[in-house]
Amino acid sequence: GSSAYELHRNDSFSKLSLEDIDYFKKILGEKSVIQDEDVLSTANVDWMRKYKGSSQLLLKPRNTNEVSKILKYCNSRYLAVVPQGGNTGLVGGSVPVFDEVIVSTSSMNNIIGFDNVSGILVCEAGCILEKLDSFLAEKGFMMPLDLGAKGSCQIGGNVSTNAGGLRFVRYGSLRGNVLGLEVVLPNGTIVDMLGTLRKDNTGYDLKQLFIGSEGSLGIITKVSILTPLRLSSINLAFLACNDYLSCQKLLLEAKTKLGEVLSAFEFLDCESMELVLSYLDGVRNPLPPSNFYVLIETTGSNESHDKEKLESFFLHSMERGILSDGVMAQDMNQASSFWQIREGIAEALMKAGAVYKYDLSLPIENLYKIVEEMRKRLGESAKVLGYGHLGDGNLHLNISTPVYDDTVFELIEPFVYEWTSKHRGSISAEHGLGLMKANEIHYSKSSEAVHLMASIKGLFDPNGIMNPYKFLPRSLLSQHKE
Ligand code: FAD
Ligand code: 2HG
Ligand code: ZN
Repeated sequence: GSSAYELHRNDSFSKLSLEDIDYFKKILGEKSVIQDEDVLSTANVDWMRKYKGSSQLLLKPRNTNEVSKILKYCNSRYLAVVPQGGNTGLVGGSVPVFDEVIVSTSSMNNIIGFDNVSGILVCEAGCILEKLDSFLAEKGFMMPLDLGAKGSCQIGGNVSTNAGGLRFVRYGSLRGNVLGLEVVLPNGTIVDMLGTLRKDNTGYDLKQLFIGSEGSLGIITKVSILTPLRLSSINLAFLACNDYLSCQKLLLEAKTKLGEVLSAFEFLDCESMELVLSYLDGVRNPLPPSNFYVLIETTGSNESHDKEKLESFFLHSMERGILSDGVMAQDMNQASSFWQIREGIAEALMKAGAVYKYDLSLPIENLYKIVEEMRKRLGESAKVLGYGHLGDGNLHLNISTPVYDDTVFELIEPFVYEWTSKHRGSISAEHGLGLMKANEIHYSKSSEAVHLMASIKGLFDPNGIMNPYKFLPRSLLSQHKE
């Protein structure tokens, strides 16, 4: 690890006993109670291999009632719990810190229903995002979110992190698209909020508390989600800009000229491109080397109209000197090879060695300045990459070194958080707080707001068993057993 924090196990949590294991076997059956070392070593470590726990137990409930029995028991026994979906989270939230019991939703992967007039899908939390999208494709619909981890992340994990991703600019937040949830509280209570209505102003919208709550309040077991029609005409352009100012101008131009068909606006800098080219096999840059690259996707229903729009946008931007170069994908294969460059950056960073990952929301005019300042601070000691969801004002600042290095780390933090706070940005745009940023929330939220959050946490989870040490400052998390 790279971390500057010293963390101790909260000894008010019980240690797992043989009686506990017997109880779980009795309620779940032998097969869903996993103590196998290989399985556990995978479940104990996150996608980046940066955060590692030492849990001795993985439970795989098959339905809501089983989740309810598990949590009720863990709560009464003061056993700490980590909910785990696809384990693709990037802030250390999905793995145990010490010996917490891992509750995986992987065996809860049924589609419950789909209404092909309204486009409303109801499914279990463990459904894999890509599988849901394939299911919907057959019905002429699609998931309103898309991310590089789609092949393994689960809808329950997506909702729990309020994941953004590549189509956010078009379809918006899960806060708008999720219409209902079923959740299990730490005391075992099953809360049915699984509405399938677009409009419902009856009382507090409690499901919103669970969206983005990162497993801190309970376990999401079912999701109801509004899905858009899958439109037939998709076009993708891979473009080059000389400087960041041109990228900003291009965004305004894209909103103006492409308006209703714009479905993605992503960018990467030349350092990101170089890293992908050196670490991923079979990837090539379709353009001559440039300082910035922008991917623009349009999705609509009229092929010739959409193509014409994108082409005239392209020509106009070239004439104005905003664009220095560009290509349009000629077929699906070429389109996926362009996406592979953008979606492959996180994987290339993994192969390059150690990575310090920051996921910032910033006012668009300042968004790239932090990358430049970081380069000045770190000099030759690290590679600094800037890329992300420019259309949403979301920068992925990644710092890559051959191995973890405390001197580099101390040059990055707290500077990056202070800078973001000073520029009125968010220190977590879409990945969440997890273990990594639990103690940093104050950079983006007022003390009053954080205390209110801690009260909510205490109300839902008075024993503090849900995903301990994470999400909220550790000084505010309650001390469990009296
Ligand atoms: P996990 O990683 O298993 O869990 C994430 C958090 O949610 C943990 O705190 C966990 O305890 C909690 N949790 C999981 N399931 C439940 C549940 N049912 N009930 C309660 N709590 C639960 N994120 C983006 O926002 N945009 C991106 O573009 C994006 N791209 C990515 C690309 C790659 C290659 C990778 C590896 C990750 C990416 N991510 C992105 C990170 C993102 O958070 C996850 O991919 C995804 O949303 C997490 O889903 P998961 O099922 O893997 O959840
Ligand atoms: C993406 O948009 C993901 O590719 C990962 O959110 C970002 O690796 C990152 O920093
Ligand atoms: Zn992202």
